[in-house]
Amino acid sequence: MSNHEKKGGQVPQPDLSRRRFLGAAGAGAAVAASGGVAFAQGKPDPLITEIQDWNRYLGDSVAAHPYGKPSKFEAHVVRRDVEWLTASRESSINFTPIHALDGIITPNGVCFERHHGGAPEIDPSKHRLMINGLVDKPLVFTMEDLKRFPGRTNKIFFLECAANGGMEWKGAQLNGCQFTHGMIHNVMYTGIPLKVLLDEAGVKTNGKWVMPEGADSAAMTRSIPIEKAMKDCMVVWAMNGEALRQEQGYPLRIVVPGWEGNMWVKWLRRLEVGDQPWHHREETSKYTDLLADGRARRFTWIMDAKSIVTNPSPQAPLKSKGPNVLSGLAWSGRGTITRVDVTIDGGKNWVAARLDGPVLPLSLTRFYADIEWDGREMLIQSRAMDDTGYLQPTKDELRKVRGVNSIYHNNGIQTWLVRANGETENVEIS
Ligand SMILES: Nc1nc2c(c(=O)[nH]1)N[C@H]1C(S)=C(S)[C@@H](COP(=O)(O)O)O[C@H]1N2
Ligand SMILES: [Mo]
Repeated sequence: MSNHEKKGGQVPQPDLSRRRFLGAAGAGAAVAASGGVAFAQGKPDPLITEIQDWNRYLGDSVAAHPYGKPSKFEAHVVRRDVEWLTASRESSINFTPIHALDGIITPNGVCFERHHGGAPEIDPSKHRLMINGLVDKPLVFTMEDLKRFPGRTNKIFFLECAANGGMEWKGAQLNGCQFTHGMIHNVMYTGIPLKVLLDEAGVKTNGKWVMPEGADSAAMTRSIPIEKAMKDCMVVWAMNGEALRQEQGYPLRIVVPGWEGNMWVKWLRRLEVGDQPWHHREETSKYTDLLADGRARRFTWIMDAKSIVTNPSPQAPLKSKGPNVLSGLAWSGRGTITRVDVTIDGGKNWVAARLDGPVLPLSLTRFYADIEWDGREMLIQSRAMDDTGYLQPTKDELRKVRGVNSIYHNNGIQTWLVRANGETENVEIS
């Protein structure tokens, strides 16, 4: 006997009494109707009363999909780029479709890509990692050596490009959280703590900085302080249980938890230990923040707390009045998200959202707020707090201290305007 037979053949209905509603801006009355159409009210629904083809005929064989892909009905869930952003597609960026994902793990096929010289195809049997500079014993590893090395570990971290939101400094511009906040992904990495490899090489007492170098045509390099290298950096070959994707650095990349994505060198071929930073291109002319008075902030490594409502958003408008699930992501490069507040009236009233799923340090955190929409315009925002007590600032608060010359480190509060027809737009309020 199946479950619903035991209950006397009743169609299960959603239990709305358990939902926590937020009154829409100034609106009192709750709307009674919910998603399901009551059986007795409507005319018979052929999708219930008639057997469909997929119910009648055999499905695909187990040999049809040796490597599974999403359903063809999910073909819109893809990375997208913005054509005017850079001159060349090889030195460019695309964006994670965060408006179309849920939970906290980014599927490998839609992790945003940023590369300065294209994504090279590297034969792992010909890939080497060298550790040299101020070490007792310079070392060269093959991929096989690394996979045999004791100390392998798995950790979930977000990677955010410091330029995420960079096009929004002077005002609302791009219509979709994929474009305003999609330079981010969050996966589980498999690899070896960098400390284990550095200890094997033996860092000399004057070794204070580590420089990872990429094997791509851009040969990306950055300077990482030895304290960070020893604390939680990793050298990894897998993401979400499978080998790194070519775009994400196959066969090897460095992971620099909570710090700007630019430092996470892909196609990692060398780690040099030095006694001072190298002041290379990516930490002088790029990835610095020009202030209003002409000085520039440098070595701004940590990604401050930030959050974004992914649903509703311009690419994911509201479709029905009544109950709706407001959803979003929060993260902090300083630690763990402790609270996310949401507002639907442009900041007059704030309510604590529900943090759901694993809440991990230096990882994306999923939040939900179950709202009741009466069809009025809403101004939706979210603001995150982390366990250092840091509260995500408004965009105007940021501009007061940083000016508007910056590209990087824009973690200001985002506003979405939801119109009466459910369409949603990127706006700013002051
Ligand atoms: N070797 C190499 N590593 C690199 C880059 C690059 O161009 N070459 N781009 C960096 C930048 S700017 C970012 S934001 C991240 C992006 O990582 P992803 O492509 O996995 O999203 O990789 C970093 N590592
Ligand atoms: Mo980046």
